[in-house]
Amino acid sequence: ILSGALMLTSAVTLAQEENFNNPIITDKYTADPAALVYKDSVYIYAGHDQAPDDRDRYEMHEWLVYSSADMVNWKEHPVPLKPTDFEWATGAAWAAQVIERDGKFYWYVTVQHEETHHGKAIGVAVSDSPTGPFKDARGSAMITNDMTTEYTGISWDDIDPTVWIEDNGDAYMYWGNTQLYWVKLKDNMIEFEGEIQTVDLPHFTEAPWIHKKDDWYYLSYAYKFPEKTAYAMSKSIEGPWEYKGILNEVAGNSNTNHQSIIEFKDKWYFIYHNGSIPTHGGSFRRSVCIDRLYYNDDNTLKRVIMTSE
Ligand code: FUB
Repeated sequence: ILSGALMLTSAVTLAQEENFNNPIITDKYTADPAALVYKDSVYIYAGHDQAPDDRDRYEMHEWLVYSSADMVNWKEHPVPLKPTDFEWATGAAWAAQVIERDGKFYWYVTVQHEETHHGKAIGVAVSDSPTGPFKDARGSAMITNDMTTEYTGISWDDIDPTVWIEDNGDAYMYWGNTQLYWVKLKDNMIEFEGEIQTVDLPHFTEAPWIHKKDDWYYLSYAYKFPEKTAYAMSKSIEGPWEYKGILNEVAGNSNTNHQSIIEFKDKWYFIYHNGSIPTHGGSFRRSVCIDRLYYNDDNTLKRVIMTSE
């Protein structure tokens, strides 16, 4: 009983260390948060869930960007990018990530491709500022359905890009639904350096995210459906990846989850979405939340304690 009480006390202490006021945005529905640490601020790029209260399907026509210097007070900036900014895309502001290289900001996005490719595709936009304006960096999709569908036979496997840059400048993109893919990028960040490769992880659904602490790489992802968050670890960005278990449970009232993990001012954060806004919140009207992330002594991750339920 005593050890149970101690565990409960320490969980409550961890959970209450900061009050993020989850969900952090309440005047709009926000999903698929991708966080970027740049200088003294954190930027969160999110898809805007715009489905009417009575419609249960994704309606996402733009991405949003918010910034904060303290992870508690968030400022919204003007809409920085829409799927229609890519001439070859027809809609669907699905999951995305922004990364900085040499003073330029590259935004890797999931969109619906034009009719001829019948499916989701990955594009990249570029800007001189983390808040935009962003413009299509290639004039064409980076990954289209006809490049990868042979592995899965589905038209929505090219979604959810996450990009990582090594200290030596080598860049990698991971993405996928059902099948996880990766490819090395050229220094220009908009073309491939090599062949597309695959990784098999238990119950991989979507939403890969790479982060690194010390000499360990962590690959977190949405697991099963409704989605939990699971993770794997490796000593190399190219794997092999060793599955380590569940990091977070299904987040309240949303069948998807989509995390980003960052270190900011010496603390680690787990940023995700749930469907917790009362009455109409849910799987198609989601909301971004933040909780702290902690490590065990052996470098594995402690389960996230959600303060958002
Ligand atoms: O928001 C649309 C899709 O739902 C994302 O691309 C997936 O990660 C899931 O969250």
